[in-house]
Parts: sequence; structure tokens; C-alpha cells
Amino acid sequence: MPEQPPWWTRAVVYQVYPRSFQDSDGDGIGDLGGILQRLDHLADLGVDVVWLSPVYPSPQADNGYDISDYEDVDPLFGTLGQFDELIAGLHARGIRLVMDLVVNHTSDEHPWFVESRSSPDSPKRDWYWWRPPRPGMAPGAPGAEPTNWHSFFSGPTWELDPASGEYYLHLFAAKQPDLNWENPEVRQAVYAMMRRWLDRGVDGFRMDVINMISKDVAPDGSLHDGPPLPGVPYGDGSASFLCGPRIHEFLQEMHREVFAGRPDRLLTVGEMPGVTVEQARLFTDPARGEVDMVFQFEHVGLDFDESKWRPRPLRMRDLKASFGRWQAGLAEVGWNSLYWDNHDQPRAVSRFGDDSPRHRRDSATCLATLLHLHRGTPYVYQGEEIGMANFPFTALEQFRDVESLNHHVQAVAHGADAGEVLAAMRRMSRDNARTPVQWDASPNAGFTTGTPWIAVNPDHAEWNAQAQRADPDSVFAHHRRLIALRHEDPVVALGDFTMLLPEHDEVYAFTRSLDGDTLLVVCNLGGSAQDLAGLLPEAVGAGVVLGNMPEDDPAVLRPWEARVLRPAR
Ligand code: TEU
Repeated sequence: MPEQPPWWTRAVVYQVYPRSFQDSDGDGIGDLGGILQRLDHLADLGVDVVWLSPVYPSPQADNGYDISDYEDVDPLFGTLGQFDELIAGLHARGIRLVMDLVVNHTSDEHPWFVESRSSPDSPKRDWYWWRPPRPGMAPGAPGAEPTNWHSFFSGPTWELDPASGEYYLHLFAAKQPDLNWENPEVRQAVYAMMRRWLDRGVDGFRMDVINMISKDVAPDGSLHDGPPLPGVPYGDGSASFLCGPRIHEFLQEMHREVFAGRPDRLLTVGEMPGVTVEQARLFTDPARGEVDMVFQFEHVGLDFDESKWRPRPLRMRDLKASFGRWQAGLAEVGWNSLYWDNHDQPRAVSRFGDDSPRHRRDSATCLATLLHLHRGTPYVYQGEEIGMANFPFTALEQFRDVESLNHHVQAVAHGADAGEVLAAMRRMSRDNARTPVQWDASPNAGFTTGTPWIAVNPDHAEWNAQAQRADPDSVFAHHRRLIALRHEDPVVALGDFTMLLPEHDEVYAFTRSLDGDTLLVVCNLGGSAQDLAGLLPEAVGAGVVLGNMPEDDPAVLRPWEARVLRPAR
């Protein structure tokens, strides 16, 4: 690790999903004006960076992850002027702003794609992936798609353009055509756009599915089918687009063209589904000049097997093995990001904790303690700091997310029981993370004076920021203490990680050590008390640095209790 560890080793990032954060004009959709109203909430929490999910002009087919203009703000969310106000307001509070960079694909309404689709001879045709039907098949015939790949949002990854009789590639929705990064014009256009946002005062980028930009294309331009998937007439194309053959070349070029020579106040995090520890070590090795950290998905894939729509209970040993592997794998080189929640994952307190009235506060603060005391940069998703839980969905009409709705259509079309599909969506849909932030107990939780685009969780009367900001025992207060501890204690930021009790099914315990100073962290992720004295005698008598419950019997770890201890040297 270079002499002065980078600032983000001590930082905590807060993710804002603008549609659901705070509405300021009564249209039921959150906006920049709303974020400006809530800056003190962020400052009070103590976060160092705001990651802002997309606010660019977009037809909102995927809530802004389908961009039709990279250089402006969608009127739905406000204006460039308000954006500049936001940068100024955050910077005035010592908070940096990281933008969402969505350049694996654009919207199909982006002028680049409109031009590209206009004619096979368009100078921008090669800015996207256009291919003729599978040899010997007529355009539009079942199975005529150039490859058998399954889209992340169900259905094939190819959409036919009747005018040209050719198909274009979209790993996500049909309104999200993939850019062709093999084309240097595309790359230079993206780099120039990024430089303009940095010149405007932005402090970095969260890069959407950035490990998908390099496709494994043969010299003759052909792309390979993937192995068949169960239950659908498609195959898994991931071997052709996850961490493709030129991914490191592209990220190093981006670093040279956009970040090199800029002051080190920037942060870059690459969202990388399917990335391995070994690959992450290459991506985050500072000597290679690619990204500062990655979002890996291993731990948010431990409670289901081949499909998130068939969830099963999380096995604690799997979680320990996964976190332990990533902590060890990036101990010498690279850096971890740490997260439970984001706008794509159901709420962790409902998924990995216990959101019943008796244990919700304790399990939310226990999960937070576990996460924030690992080595890496923690990410707090809006609402996580007040223990927001999954929504009690009961009907299809309540959902909004393209991934969930497309899944329902495809699953029922392939014979699944609609009730079972709905039950799985209730647990795993991304919409669980997208209900409006609960600011107070008023009708729409203080989110809007209009009709919210998605329903407010009925539990907001009890679970809201206003109630918690004044309560020293609240989930909010506990997050504030965790963030302060990372700022104050170098062991938390930089200490070496050692997993303890790897086989225990309830107690998650580990140490962090730096220059002979050690913290012992013990978390009971279960509903029954644990004999801490028996499990870890050194924990009894150790000084309590931070706990999520009032001190009691040091020999017993209560259900969902977490303690950060400093054993005598
Ligand atoms: O997500 C990529 C991604 O991996 C998700 O699709 C994830 O696998 C899935 O949602 C889990 O159910 C990014 C953005 O975070 C997401 O919001 C976008 O929908 C997607 O890319 C396309 O831009």
C-alpha cells in the first residue's frame, strides 16, 4: 500500500437513488431539489461521498439506466443548475459526489443509436452490435437471433430491426442497446464525456456493469452461443461478455485518458457481476491504473442457486467463506467495497436479518456493525441507515421494475404458477429497495405532497428518519457511530483481517490488527443467545469500543448483538 493510504480507505459512501429519495415538486418522483433539501441528513450521518444513481435524460425504461443524453439532467430530476448547486452544497459539507457512469449501453432513444439504426451504412452503425439473423434463418423466426444469449431482463439479448432485417445486441432491456467498445470512436466519445463531468466538479464514477464492455468477438465478427439454460429456450452468454478479452486494456486506456494527472480526490468503483477475487486483484491493483475498487456479487448470491427467483436460506458458513476469501484476496493488493444494500438488492434486514418487530432494530445494527468493521469502503444505501425493510407486496400491480415484470411474463409463459412467481418477487424484487425513503410518519412519509411513483412502505409511521435522528439507540444513531469510528480509528480503516470461528452457524467473529493494536468483532446473527466466554474467552474482559446494545453480561452474546472490543494487549 503506497505511503499515504488513499482517502477512500477511511471513507463511507452513501448511495442516493433519486427517484425514491425526496420529491420537491409534488410529481411523486424524487429529484435534485429534494436531495438539496436533505443535505443535512447526510452531513449528520457523517458520510464522505454521495454516489448518485443516474439523473441524465432518459425514457426511464430502466429508471435512468437507459440514458438518451449523457451531458444533461432529465427535467424529471431538475436542471444542470440544480446539479451544480448539489455539488456546491455537498462540497461545502465536505462530501464528494460520484456520478453513475452507464456506458455498456445507451438508451435506444440516444442520438447515437437513432443514427446507428437509421441505415446499415450509417457512420455510427458500428457504434453498436448489429448482426444478421443466424445463417439459414429468416429475420424474426424463432431462434434466428445471432446468438442464444439470455438477457438479464428475460428473453433474448437480440432485438430485430425490421427496416434492415438485422438484430442489435442488448444484454439488458431492448431499450438498452449495447455500445460497441471495440470501436475507438465510441471509447473516445465516452472519455470526453467523463472529462466534462470531472471538469464540472464531479469527484468520480460508479461504473455500471463495466466488466461487460469487452465482448469475446472472433476476428470474423462472430459471437459464440452459450450453454443452454434450464427452463428457457436460451443460453448463458456470460463467458462471452463478463471480463472479456480487452477489459483491462479498455480500463487502463480510460484511466490514462480520463483520470491520469487529475488530483487524487477522485473515486472510481466498477460494478462487476460475476467478478472473481483474482480478477478483482488485477482490476484494483493501483499499479495497473484501472479502478479503485469493484462491486462484487458473491455474497448477494448466496441465498439462491441458479436463479434469484428461487431463493433459499443463507448458510452462515457460505457467508464467512465468501467474505473471508475477499478479505484475504485483497489484503496485500487492491481494495474491497463493502455493501449489503443497493437499488438492485432486496433490503438486507429482511433478507439476512430479522425484520420482525422484536429483532428488526437489533439485526439492522448487527448487520451494519459486521459490514462496517470489515476492511474496505462501506456503502450505505438510502434508507439502510434507518433500517428500512422489504415492502409487503401482495399484487403484481404494485411492482414497477422492468427486471421483475419481465420475469413474471416469461416465467408464467413458461408454465410457472403465477402465485409462486409473485411470492418470489415479493422476496427478491429490486422494487423492495426502491420504495420512497421514510422521512417522517406523515401520509407519504414526507417523501412527496403528490402521489408517489411507487407505494410508500406502510411501516413508515414507526420506521422513519425523524423518529430516529432524536433517538440515541436508533439504527440511524448506530450508523453515525460506525462511520465516526472508521474516521477516528486507523485499525478500522487499515487493520489486517482475520476470520474466527469459521464453522460456527450463528456467531460471526473476526479481528482487525494494525501495528500491534487489535480489535475483536463479535456478531450474533441468530435469534438465540450465545456462550461467548466458551467460544472466545479473550472477549470477556475486553474493553467495549462500540456495541449495538447496552452492556450486560460480557460472557453472553444476545440475539443479534454485536460488539467491537479491544482486548488488553
Ligand atoms: O445492474 C447490473 C446487474 O447486475 C443487475 O442487473 C443485477 O444483476 C440484477 O439487478 C440483480 O437482480 C446495473 C444497475 O445497477 C441496474 O440497476 C441496471 O438495471 C443494470 O445495470 C443495467 O444498467
